[in-house]
Amino acid sequence: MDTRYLERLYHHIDHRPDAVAFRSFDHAGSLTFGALDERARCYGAGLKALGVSKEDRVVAILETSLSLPVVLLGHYAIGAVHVPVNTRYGEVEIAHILEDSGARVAIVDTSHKLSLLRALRAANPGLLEHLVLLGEAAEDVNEDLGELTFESLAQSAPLEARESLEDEDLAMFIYTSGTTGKSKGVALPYRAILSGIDSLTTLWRWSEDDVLVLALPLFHVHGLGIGVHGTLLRGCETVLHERFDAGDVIASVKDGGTIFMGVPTMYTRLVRALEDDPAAGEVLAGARLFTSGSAALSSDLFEAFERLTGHRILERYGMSETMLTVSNPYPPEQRKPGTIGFPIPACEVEIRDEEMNLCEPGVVGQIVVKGETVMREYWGAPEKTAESFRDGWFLTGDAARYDGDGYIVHVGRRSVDILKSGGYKISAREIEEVISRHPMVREVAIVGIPDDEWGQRIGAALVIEDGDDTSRDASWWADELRAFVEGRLADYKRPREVILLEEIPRNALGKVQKHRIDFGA
Ligand code: MLC
Ligand code: AMP
Repeated sequence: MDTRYLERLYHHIDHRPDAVAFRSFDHAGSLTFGALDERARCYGAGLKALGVSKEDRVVAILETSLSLPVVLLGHYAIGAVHVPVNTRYGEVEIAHILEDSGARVAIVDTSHKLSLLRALRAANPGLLEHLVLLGEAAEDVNEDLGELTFESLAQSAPLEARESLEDEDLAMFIYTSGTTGKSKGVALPYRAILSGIDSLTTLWRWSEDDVLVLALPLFHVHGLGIGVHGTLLRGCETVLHERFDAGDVIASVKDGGTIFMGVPTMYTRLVRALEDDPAAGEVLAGARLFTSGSAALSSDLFEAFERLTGHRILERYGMSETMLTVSNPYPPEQRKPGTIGFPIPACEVEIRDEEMNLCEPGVVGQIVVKGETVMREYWGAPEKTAESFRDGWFLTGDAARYDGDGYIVHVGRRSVDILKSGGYKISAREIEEVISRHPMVREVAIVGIPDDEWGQRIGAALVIEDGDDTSRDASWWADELRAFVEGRLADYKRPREVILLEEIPRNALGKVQKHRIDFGA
């Protein structure tokens, strides 16, 4: 029975209960490791009394607050599987996750998402047994609908002992976009989550003396995975920002922050802020480490940040299915712009060609991963799981090459149907499926348009049904799609540019050729 990683997860909770674990940016509150554990055990006991037990899924649609780590650890304390949901998701995405995960309980903290969940339950009474309400949502609790407040659960007497778990037990499902329309639930055991983050944060010399400035959303691998689990593994203090704001991040570093992790879009905004206020560069110079991931960091951005702060951003790479796998080295002079670095010790990472032969330097192949950091499966989808492995290697779908010094250079996604905007992964097919439901749209192709700030912006090429009002031009359709997509899908999936075509370009076999769709400069 292996519990090595679980022991590390609880090490600081069990040995340094009085140290501060999380604090809010506005200083309104903080949680020591001991208080975090106590609150989590109370909430866990409340859930257990509802009948939630090991491997039951609990969906969490939560904005960043001090309650979020309590909820996560409450689920872990009873062995329930934490299913974080992007708070920007709309009806289509959330309905799918509730159904696919088979969750018995969901916890939610905004009135808007509470209304959405109520509507989904009204339409499908088999969905969820209980809704737990937190924050603003709790003000409107309706017990007749099987709703109860987080506070009422958290008043339970704390569990005397956490559920006895092993590293191989399931901790979390992270829903991630694929080349098909519907997202897949990546089933992650504790071993997968903790091995890579333990290895990565050790590589980054992250310690109890660090203060992490955490302004990433807490429902993906970056913010929740590295940010929250890194805090627990390394025993540092973490400052939670409700949202990213360049000025707030600078203020947090001034207040003692030593580490900042961001997606490239955040660095674009930080550079803009520093260009307006060069003195802020001196403030950031005082931090220890800036890291970037989730999307490619351009060499220009790397250099601009170095010029303004003296810091060479440490770029690393990962994905929901494999957690963190590749990182630039810690010594600043060894961090190479335009590369993601080398495999971290917790796993094997190689670049292989179509025949699974190792690629020579300069030759583009696919990143493949093997080892402890890899997911167990796609939940309920054995065929998709089988397709994503070959010879024991997980196929990431990312194209890359080795440079002359052995650093890995990320080249892009192999599929044009997987996009990244602002660090969020987006399935073109999912947006296409939703837009195709518009009665006047005959066909749609979603394309990622390269963009300095966002990585990619979402473009929609539309073929309109015959007989539609010809005065409706691309700009009319951009507004129409905004309204049509709003509420159904996350706002960042909304097409920002629209073009109207007579037909979508196809090859002789009828396959759509997205590279031939031109959105202009
Ligand atoms: C928002 N806007 C966009 C957009 N999103 N425009 C184009 N494309 C997009 N995707 C617009 C808004 O409508 C608004 O316009 C304006 O930009 C400013 O919006 P904002 O609210 O200030 O921006 P915000 O929504 O906060 O987004 C920026 C961000 C966010 C960078 C903070 O995208 C973010 O938190 N990204 C992190 C994603 C992440 O954590 N990924 C990790 C995945 S895990 P207007 O006109 O209304 O003003 C992973 C594995 C790994 O990938 O390795 O880490
Ligand atoms: P997600 O499934 O949301 O976790 O996103 C994972 C994907 O993000 C990877 O497959 C990559 O395409 C992308 N990604 C993560 N880190 C980097 C990076 N440093 N450079 C380029 N792409 C990255």
